[in-house]
Amino acid sequence: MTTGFDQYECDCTRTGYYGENCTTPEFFTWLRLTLKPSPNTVHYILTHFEAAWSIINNIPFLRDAIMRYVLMSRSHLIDSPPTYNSDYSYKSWEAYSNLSYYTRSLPPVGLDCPTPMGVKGKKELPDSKLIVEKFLLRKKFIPDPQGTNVMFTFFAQHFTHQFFKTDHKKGPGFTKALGHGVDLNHIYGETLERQLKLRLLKDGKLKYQMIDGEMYPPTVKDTQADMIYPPHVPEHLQFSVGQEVFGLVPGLMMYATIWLREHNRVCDILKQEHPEWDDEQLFQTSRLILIGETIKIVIEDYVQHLSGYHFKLKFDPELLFSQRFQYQNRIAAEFNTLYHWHPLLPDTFQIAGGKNFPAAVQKVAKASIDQSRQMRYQSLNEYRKRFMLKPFKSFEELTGEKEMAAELEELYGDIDAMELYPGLLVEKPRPGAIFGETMVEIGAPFSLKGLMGNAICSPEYWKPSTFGGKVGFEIINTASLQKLICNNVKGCPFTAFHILNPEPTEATINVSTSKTAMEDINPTLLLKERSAEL
Ligand code: ACD
Repeated sequence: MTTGFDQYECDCTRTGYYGENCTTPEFFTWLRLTLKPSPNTVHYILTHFEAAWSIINNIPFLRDAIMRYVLMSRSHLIDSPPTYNSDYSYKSWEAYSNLSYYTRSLPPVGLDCPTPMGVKGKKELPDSKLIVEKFLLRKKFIPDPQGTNVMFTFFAQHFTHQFFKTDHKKGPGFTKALGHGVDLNHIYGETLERQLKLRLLKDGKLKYQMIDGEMYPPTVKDTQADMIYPPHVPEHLQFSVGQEVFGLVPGLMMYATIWLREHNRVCDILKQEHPEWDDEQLFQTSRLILIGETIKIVIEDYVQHLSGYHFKLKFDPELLFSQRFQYQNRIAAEFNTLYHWHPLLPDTFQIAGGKNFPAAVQKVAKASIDQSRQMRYQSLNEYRKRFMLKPFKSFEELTGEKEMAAELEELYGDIDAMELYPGLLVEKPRPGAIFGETMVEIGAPFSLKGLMGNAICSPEYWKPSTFGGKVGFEIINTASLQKLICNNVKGCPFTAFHILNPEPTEATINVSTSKTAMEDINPTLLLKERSAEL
């Protein structure tokens, strides 16, 4: 808090520190800091010792205790209720109650600060276009050591576009997604008006059309729910779904089609269970079930893959019922920025022989930097401290090499003036991993808080009756990516978030889809079978 024009006072209340700048740890803070292993050590343990983990994974109370610890230690790093936003660096009712803002983990750099990053670095930041060209643009494709495939990339893009919907008319600090989490507005529409246009208003279902015996989204002409399409797309190919931009990328329309089928499938099941329910109750309950399925798949398939852990993550809201945990969430601008995972996109897709060059990606990288500056983000090192990481001491420590480090030093002048977004992307990845330490240690708290803070995870909601009884609850508790695909795609093809073979080959790209529908799907078994076939 400022006190007069050139003084300040630090409020150390409940920080565990004291002193003029709250930098001296209290005894128990010191003890905790001394005993706590570093995030890199924890990561190492979780990604090694496979045999030990396979034992732990099968001892329920140990698995539960570890998962509870993961959830609590991550969500403690998120202010809940939210505090700052891009216009308010002090607490205010406006910042708390105005849902059009993304929240902020760190308040913006003061307008009267001597440099753009506060006090460190040069008076002017380097040209963002230069940063993109020099440090971010792909020269040669670098395959992910974890084997992440485009099934993952498009899941990420599809899923996150329900809560990252920047309101460009208002500016980068504002969002159009007022649900601030997993509300599936990308399937059902952000407004009630759009939702009603997409609904069949019969049996709880969404409108659809059948093509060659398979279910697809209806056309814009059928729903009048507007979509963004380039002018050359013919009317009969203008599909209409919850999120307005999903017609622009085939992978997004693919997932939109799968989830549409899943919604209507769940409606059929619920109607059998509850012939007494009207359209509205069937629709609303199916939506809650799909929210549950999404969270289950995100934690147990998606984050599981991303983490590279041998520890088996678990979606079980009951783990938090004994804890102090707030069932609410507000999406942070920094979470949006860090989730610009465009390096996950390949350069080309083989679709009927034509090549697509994603030229737009370069613009997105530049915009991420420019918008971070517009929102006056604090430096990479300030964010590292905010998320309990030691600040980098040098550019070499950040990149793990010398060449880029020297160039960055020249441009930024001081490691404490390095910006968040380019920092996340140039950071040396952890050995054998897709991301560096900062991406995971900042990304995970936002993610887990957002997933478990959902209303359906709260004690009053998390019970069978909320989901239409045992059958609905079971759909959530047994959901997986493999089941989602198997239940909704002809022939029950095998699927995963990673390639089968670390070196991508023709064979792995063209995995045949001859498996027939199965009641029990065992992805591990399937994976082995398919690997053998290949
Ligand atoms: C842990 C689990 C492992 C974390 C590994 C990587 C996390 C890094 C970035 C975020 C990843 C996924 C985001 C998933 C869901 C977002 C949900 C937001 C809901 C509003 O060690 O903690």
